[in-house]
Amino acid sequence: MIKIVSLKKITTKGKAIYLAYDQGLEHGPETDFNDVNVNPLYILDIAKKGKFNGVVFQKGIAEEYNKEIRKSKVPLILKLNGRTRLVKGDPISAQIATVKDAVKLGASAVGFTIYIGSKHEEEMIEEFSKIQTEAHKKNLPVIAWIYPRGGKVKNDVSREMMAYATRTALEIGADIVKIKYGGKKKDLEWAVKSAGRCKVVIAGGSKKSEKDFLKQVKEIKDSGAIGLAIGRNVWQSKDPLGLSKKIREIVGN
Ligand code: FBP
Repeated sequence: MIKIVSLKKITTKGKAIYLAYDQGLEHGPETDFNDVNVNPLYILDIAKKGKFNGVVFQKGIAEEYNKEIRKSKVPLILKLNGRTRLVKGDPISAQIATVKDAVKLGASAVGFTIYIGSKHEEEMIEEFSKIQTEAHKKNLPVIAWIYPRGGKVKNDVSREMMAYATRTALEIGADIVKIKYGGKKKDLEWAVKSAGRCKVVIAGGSKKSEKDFLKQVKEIKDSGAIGLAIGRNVWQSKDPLGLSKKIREIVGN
């Protein structure tokens, strides 16, 4: 009998919003952070008070701030791979942490990026496969960040690419897939359908006006996705808790 991993710890009524904070590695502090949100404890506080279903950290932050993370009771989603934006060409996300690290750090789920379309896709899919098997043995859900990039990918948020990303996640055994949304609700509906029983969450992207962002959240909810895994739009906001509340009201978690 195949064991189905429970998403209970990282969802509310089947819905979810996760606070992503791996941008320090992916983008660097200069582009995304200010004097306040550069501090991981500020993010943890938003995740707790904003009632997020999880906070996404890389291994280093999860280790250094482990005491506070555990005390906060916010579910930790440990990102297992990452990269900087400094290398050009087809991207690869290097494995940084293991499922064992996730268990040791008290994580409730693990996250892993795959750039489908990159010439390094094979390596990332192979690593993912090992991680997925190991994580499921430990009853840890696996969230796949699937971003079409490199190779022949022209538009990473086209109908074809969004659905290819979600379907890839289903085929390789992710429990939740995180994709980018191109802004066409019909295309997202198709991507959600293509994901089958794999749940879909959407990345936020760079900071937008609150009005535009909430309009997008509504479309995401109506498309059948279970929620969002967002960073900059929340922790770059002047009122992150007010915005989180509005997002929760739309998502229904
Ligand atoms: P945002 O909501 O801030 O866009 O974060 C979502 C996310 O997936 C992060 O987890 C990650 O650091 C970043 O986007 C990567 O985006 P990109 O590869 O496009 O720079």
